[in-house]
Amino acid sequence: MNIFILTGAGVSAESGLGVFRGPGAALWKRHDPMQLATPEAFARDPALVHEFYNARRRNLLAASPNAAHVALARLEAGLAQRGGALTLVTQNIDDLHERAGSASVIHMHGELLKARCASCGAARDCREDLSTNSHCDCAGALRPHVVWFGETPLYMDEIYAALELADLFVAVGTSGAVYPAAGFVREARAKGLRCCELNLEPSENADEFDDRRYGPASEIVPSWVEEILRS
Ligand code: BJW
Ligand code: ZN
Repeated sequence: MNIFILTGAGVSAESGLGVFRGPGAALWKRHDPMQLATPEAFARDPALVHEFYNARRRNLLAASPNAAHVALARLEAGLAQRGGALTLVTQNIDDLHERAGSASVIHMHGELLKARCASCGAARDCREDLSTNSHCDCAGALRPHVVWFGETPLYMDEIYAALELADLFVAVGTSGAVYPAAGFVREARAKGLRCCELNLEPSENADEFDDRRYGPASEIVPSWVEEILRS
């Protein structure tokens, strides 16, 4: 069996990384995070946007994967043993799937532990705070290696190719509010795939899913994974 999984902020919520929307979504200081995740915000006030991502990077470095991340890594290994495959696409910019043992993770919205040169586009590892004084070897300014509103998500060709090969589509911990990721379920359905949603509460596109399970990711993901590996 080939399974395509799309994860969102909900899978990392119990690791102490905030979500953007839904119950418990906390505003960051006095600013709306969604107003900071745009190229316009970075052009207007780069120091403020750096501060937002610096705080999240520090939080990430102190965080650990939870039982949902661990279960998805176990699913990848279990499917491989059975001749199947898992495509794990995440909207999250954290590295908790990797730290839980997932070997192959597609970060469609970028990675918080990388910085990118705004001039030459080169990406590099980044575990330190960035500032308006952070520069690339080419002298271009460094920005967080993340995909903001209005920018093109990464690895789209690879993602659509994996959807073609999948037998089952699963969305975990995502509100279904941000496109193109929110549209994957519709494309999966159009290809005749069964679709499963695992979330704390019904997402904006819950009606598109055949199988829906609601509760904290640390509980419902491991039990769903056990069920799949038993079947
Ligand atoms: C739990 C839980 C627990 C809580 N257990 N669950 C109309 C149609 C199509 C597109 C558009 C449109 N109008 C505008 C657009 C474009 C725009 C868009 O979608 N806007 C919407 C607001 C409508 N999209 C874009 O601009 C994208 N680019 C684009 O479309 O380019 C054109 C193109 C398309 C296709 C091919 C080629 C080109 C770019 C989007 C970039 C999004 N960037 C961000 C920031 C990234 C960096 C950062 O992290 O700061 O990505 S925004 C933010 O939202 C972040 C997330 O990845 C993303 C999705 O959020 P997610 O993961 O779903 O989190 P939440 O918080 O929304 O939901 C969490 C869920 O978990 C909730 O349901 C909770 O209940 C649940 N939960 N605790 C389980 N314990
Ligand atoms: Zn450069």
